[in-house]
Amino acid sequence: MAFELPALPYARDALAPHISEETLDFHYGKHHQAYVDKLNAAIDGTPQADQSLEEIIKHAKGGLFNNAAQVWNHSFYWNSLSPNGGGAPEGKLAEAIDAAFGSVDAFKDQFSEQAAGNFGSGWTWLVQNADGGLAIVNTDDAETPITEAGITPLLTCDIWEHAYYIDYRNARPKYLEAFWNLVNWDFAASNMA
Ligand code: MN3
Repeated sequence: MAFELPALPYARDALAPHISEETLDFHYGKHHQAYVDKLNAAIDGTPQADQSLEEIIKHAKGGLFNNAAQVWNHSFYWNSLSPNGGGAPEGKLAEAIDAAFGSVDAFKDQFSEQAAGNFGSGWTWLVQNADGGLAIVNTDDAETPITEAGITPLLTCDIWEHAYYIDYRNARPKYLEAFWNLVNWDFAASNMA
């Protein structure tokens, strides 16, 4: 069974002006699609063709891992954003953020600092550890926290240049400001154990 590009959870122009339709045309329509196409080409006629995306990611190396993980990471990223996002988290997520970082503002500052300092291409994640506590994790290139036992991703920000170059050129901090206007706290809360 070939994998398909998952439908975006909103229209391509729905994140504007923070993230433009043109960025979605390239980032979702071309980059994410290309990862899906390369994954399908790599697994065609192999035992992995019958595996779930998560199974492939947990066992694959090299190009197969990169494309499979990038398919998963991008699907998770689109859900980490929402046209109705931004504002402040509520309930158990707000409590867990306060417990781990002191306040929501302190969390946002630390997350933005880690994302700004994540050298080269990669991802910055809010994760829940096995003990229930929250942490911020940076990964490089296609690396994803779902390969780590006991770690559950709650939220991610794509900090590859293709995520922001059309809208913000090289200004990653401007893109991170935009991220907080779109962040989908409800999605993060739904991922908590
Ligand atoms: Mn990307």
